[in-house]
Amino acid sequence: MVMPMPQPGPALREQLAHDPHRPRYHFLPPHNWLNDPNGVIQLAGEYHLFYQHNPFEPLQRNIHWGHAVSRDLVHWEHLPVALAPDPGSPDEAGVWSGCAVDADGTPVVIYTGVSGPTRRDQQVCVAFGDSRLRTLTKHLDNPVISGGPLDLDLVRGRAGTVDFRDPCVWREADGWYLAIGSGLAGVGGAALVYRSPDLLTWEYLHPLYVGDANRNESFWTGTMWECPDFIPLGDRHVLMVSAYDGATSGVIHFIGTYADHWFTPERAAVTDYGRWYAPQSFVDDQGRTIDWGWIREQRTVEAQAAAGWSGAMALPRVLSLTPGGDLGATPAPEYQSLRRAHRHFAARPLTPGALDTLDGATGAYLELRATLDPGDATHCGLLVRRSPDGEEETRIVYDRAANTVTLDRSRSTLDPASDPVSRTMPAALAPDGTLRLHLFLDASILELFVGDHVACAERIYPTRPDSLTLALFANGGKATLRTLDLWDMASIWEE
Ligand code: DQQ
Repeated sequence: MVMPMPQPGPALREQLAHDPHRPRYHFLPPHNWLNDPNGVIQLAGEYHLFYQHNPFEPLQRNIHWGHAVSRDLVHWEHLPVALAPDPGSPDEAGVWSGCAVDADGTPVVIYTGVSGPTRRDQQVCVAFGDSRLRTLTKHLDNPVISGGPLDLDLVRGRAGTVDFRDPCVWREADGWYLAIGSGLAGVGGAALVYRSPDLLTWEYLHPLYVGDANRNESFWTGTMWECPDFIPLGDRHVLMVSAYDGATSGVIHFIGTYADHWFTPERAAVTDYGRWYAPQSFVDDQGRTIDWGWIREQRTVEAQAAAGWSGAMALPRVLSLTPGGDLGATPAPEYQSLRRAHRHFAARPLTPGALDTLDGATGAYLELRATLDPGDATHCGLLVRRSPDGEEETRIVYDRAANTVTLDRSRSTLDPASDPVSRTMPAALAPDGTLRLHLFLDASILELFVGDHVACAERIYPTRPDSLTLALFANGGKATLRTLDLWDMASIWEE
């Protein structure tokens, strides 16, 4: 049965239209809760974006699959709710994350069903799509995997049930393969591999890879892995996982080689330094690997409930291997169709200790590209969403000694309920020594790309209506602005 997407009533519609924190060019449902991207796929020229969704409240419970389609990866049409929990079935407590594949013309989704006495038992279920993927029909014999391998000591969550979820499926010459998120107790996060001839009968093979939760240097890989994504990229494979430890941590990836169904990592890195989570990728008809991710809120549950919505998708990112062998991620260029008024700022020196206010440039819905030469400054960078007196401001600061960029959120909002955590990431300077910043501001969303392989999607909630200005600064020496371009960005919901 098709369940229409519940729509906000007139009062909430009005509230949402004037909500200064609600993004305009990042995807989100008409109202209520969104988390992980699911079942991302392109079929017959249409991009499909399913997502974890509570259609009834802006709270993380009662999870369904929302669904939207797009022809241009920018403008989206909301479709009816695609999957809902069925009482008495393996997904009665939630239709959790999963993926979609094209099985010789039949779209098939493989997802996590949650049920059982504690409403936390996790199993793998299947649903079949019609050729246009407008409806999904659940397999009658779900689940197709009723729990993790019994001979492994898998980690358990708070309810005492095994953490075993978020199948990622791909095809090889001899059949279908599936990697699922879990963890080995006392060891670390794990992605487990299964094989199937038909997407319905699955045989457990072995762990694809297991992390080490006891190692902390440079970053921590968690005790459990949610949403593993196994991505062929050039001559390498990337295993991207959402590190978890009873709460979401962050997204990390391993780059390595894949042979005989074993993955051998060669390097590891943080994929995003902010609140980007549970990403999932697909290959489109141009051969691009496109990665969707959820940007979590950073305000209280009460504030989310009052707002009537929670969660948004990051801009879809095109993945690549950089010349240095890192994982590159750049926003899919289609977003450029949203660019409106453009301002260009030519090269100029930045005077130590003085703010350069960019000739009055302001905005809450902006794209910005800047190249800075740090010169002999100890610190330099950019201030955004700044009130004219600096009472509220978000600082993007290059630190020469540490060779890092910090997204300093300590003064982003006057709201004491917002966690003022800051994020520090590698500066990834270009070979010519310049700092390249690519920034998207969309109400409470800030997506920052530094150099060719560092990303940070964060949330900011300025309270002052005049927290709209931008400025450049340098301290402890002279820096130079090489070039800066700024665009107003249109809404994806406008005709
Ligand atoms: N979200 C889903 C789970 C997944 C988690 C539940 C990651 O399947 O592990 O909504 O955010």
